[in-house]
Amino acid sequence: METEVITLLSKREIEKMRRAGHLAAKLLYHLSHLVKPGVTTLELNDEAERWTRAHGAKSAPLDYKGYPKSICTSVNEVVCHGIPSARQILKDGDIINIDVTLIVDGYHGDTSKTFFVGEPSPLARKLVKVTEECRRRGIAAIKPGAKIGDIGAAIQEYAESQGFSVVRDFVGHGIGRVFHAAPQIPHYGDRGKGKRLRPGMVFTIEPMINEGTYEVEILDDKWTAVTKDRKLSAQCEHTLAVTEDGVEILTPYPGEDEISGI
Ligand code: EYL
Ligand code: CO
Repeated sequence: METEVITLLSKREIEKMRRAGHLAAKLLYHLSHLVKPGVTTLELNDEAERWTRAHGAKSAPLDYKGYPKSICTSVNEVVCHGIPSARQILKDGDIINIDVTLIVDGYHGDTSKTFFVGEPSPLARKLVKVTEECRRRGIAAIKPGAKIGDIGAAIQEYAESQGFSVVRDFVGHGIGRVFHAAPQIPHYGDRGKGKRLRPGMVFTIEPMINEGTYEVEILDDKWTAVTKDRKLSAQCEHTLAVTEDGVEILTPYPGEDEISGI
């Protein structure tokens, strides 16, 4: 039984979420320029930590439940929570999701995007494009009065129509003064089911879309989630606020619209 309370944020609190979200997106954009063959995922992490401090912010993942780094870097078959490492050298044809969460003035901004290292395969290109369209369709389902299940249904329907699958084991989440809060936002499910969306709700949508099976495994490091069949997985994430008349993207990527997300 779901008994957890969903906190509604005031206009003033959403303004603080906007500050955190916009800075997180700016960091993601900054890191995107460093993604190329020969770069290690630890170098991306260390630049993220340096940039974050230089901007007066804090990395939320660092030490969260014991997580050892400042960002997540999830390459190819890694679904999420890939740990940056000096031993992981990016190579031509890889795809890499970089997931950043910043704390600014006590509020969290959480966003991620999957980047190409050099030239992607046609399949990798399609998977990433479909994943971005999944997020866009999920966001388009958000407005006051809609149900949480409407979001997952929109995402799942499109992903499966393109021959891909939706990860079940990780979901979007409420966010604000805390990194993870109610409600959970599954990226699959049934239209018309679940709690009603209300103005002031703030949560992430972060679909993980797989080339093959949706099943995942956790590696022996106890953090890294990989696809069970070791086929490709892509992800992208925004932090969103339900407004009086629809939705605001609190983590717009430079060049992206704050309403439509493209
Ligand atoms: C820490 C905690 C297991 C992150 C996100 C870092 C990782 C694995 C336990 C969600 C949950 C990032 O960015 C996130 N979601 O969009 N835990 C996270 N950790 C961690
Ligand atoms: Co994230």
